[in-house]
Amino acid sequence: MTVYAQPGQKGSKVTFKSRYEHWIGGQWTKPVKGNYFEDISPVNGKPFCEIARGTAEDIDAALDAAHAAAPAWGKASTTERAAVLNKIADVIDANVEMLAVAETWDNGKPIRETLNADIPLAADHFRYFVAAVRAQDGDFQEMDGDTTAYHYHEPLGVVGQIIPWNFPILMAAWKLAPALSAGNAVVLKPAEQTPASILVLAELIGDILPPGVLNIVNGFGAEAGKPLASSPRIRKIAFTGETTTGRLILQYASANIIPTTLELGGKSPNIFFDDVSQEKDDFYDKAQEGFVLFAFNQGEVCTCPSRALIQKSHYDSFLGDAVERTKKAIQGNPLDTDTQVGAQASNDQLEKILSYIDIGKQEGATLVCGGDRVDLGGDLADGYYVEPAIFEGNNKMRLFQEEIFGPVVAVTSFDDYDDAIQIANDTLYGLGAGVWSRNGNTAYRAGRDIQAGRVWVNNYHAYPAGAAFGGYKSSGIGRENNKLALSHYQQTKNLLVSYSEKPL
Ligand code: TXE
Repeated sequence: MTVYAQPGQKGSKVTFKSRYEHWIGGQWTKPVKGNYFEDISPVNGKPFCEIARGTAEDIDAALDAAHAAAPAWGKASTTERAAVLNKIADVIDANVEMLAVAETWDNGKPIRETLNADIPLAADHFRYFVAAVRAQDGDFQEMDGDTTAYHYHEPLGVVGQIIPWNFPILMAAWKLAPALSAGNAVVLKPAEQTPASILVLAELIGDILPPGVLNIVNGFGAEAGKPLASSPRIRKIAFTGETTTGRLILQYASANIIPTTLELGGKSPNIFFDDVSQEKDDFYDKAQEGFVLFAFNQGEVCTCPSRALIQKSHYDSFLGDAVERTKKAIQGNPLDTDTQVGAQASNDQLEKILSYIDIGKQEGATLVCGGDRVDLGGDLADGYYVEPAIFEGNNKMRLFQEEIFGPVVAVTSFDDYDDAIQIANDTLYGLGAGVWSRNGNTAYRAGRDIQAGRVWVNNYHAYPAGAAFGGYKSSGIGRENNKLALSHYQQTKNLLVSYSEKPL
């Protein structure tokens, strides 16, 4: 067990500045209107730095810088871009502890997640996408003996990216790595709840990129996000956040007819077929662990396995073990490497979760365990902690249909395969899902029949850079990760060339 020192205390791996500006054109840039807002750590509920509060004027300045930088970056060879982006990955790797503490402090998630997942995965995304872009071929097609169609991948130019607060650095990497690898310049707006860790990263990597290739404008959705997403000066907008905000983003983008990728909400089913309980072996243990992952990252994951579907024939015993296991999840100081459940990212989110726990009780769901606010005492007494909660109910309940984004799982039973698939697909969303079965055919068929962009089969919550990620139905448009994502940051140039010397 290691407990990392809090920022501001002796021995802390990170020193936050008391005030952060925007990062525009390779420089820290004060907000045009001169306003700042407080960034609060969910670990202790206290403000720890001030952040520039961006407006349309700051977005314009960032777009100026991005437009100045885009042509040269877009024309740089893929080898040159790879050298730059691999250097970013190296710097991230060399500063894992600093970035992990910064991320944990800003977001509240346990340090074991940020040290072992968020930050290393962020580095890997840069490496993956520069490798993918270097390996990308154009193509040509012979139309007739004298005529050839050549196809080239070109960058779009300047793109806007808006990210949420649940994986600040990793979400930035998911968006920046393909965009920059493909040769675009970016204006990125972090979430107002968690801007600081990204700005710590910007301090580390800012000078590696040519000025203006990456610009970061901080601020709130309506004040900074909207002017970015609705600007006629971007050639694409990428967004991760709430489904209702995603609808707005689509409206803004429609005015400018630009491509849009949206990664939105989810209500992911996690299905446990009865053969899982055939033996109490390692596989059973793994499936139990897969159930408890609803509390991973405090449930603040768009693919949170927030609906557990357990086959009737083993329902009582499987759920009984899962409840015991959930109760053993270690909740505590997010800077302690033993902690498995940390703090919710903001007070608003904490209140939203507590209100859903009330809704669940009111609509007749049975609270099996958890659901109370947790007071860790001492200097963490004002942090945003909720005990992981397990409810039993049915799929018509709001608890099963609405995204809570907290450590709350709604559990129900199913009779057979068809029943499981019907319940799993009875949702507006289609982002993630889990299937647990020892029977390869059952697992395969369920994986194909569930309407979700990512189905984990006999595992859950793994996010390798090479596996495509994105939503069916109201969970979004487009894919992130995997080389497929490059297509969202490129346009196709076709040269149709005639080599004939005959007159037309
Ligand atoms: O999301 P928003 P919020 C879900 C989750 C959560 C709920 C609300 O259920 O409880 O959404 O979270 C920017 N124009 N998810 O309010 O508002 C905003 O500044 C342009 C799921 O934080 O969608 C932030 O940078 N931008 C999700 C980003 O959008 C706007 C992750 C996300 O904020 C804007 C987060 C506007 N009009 C929340 N309004 C996931 N899929 O992972 C806001 N923003």
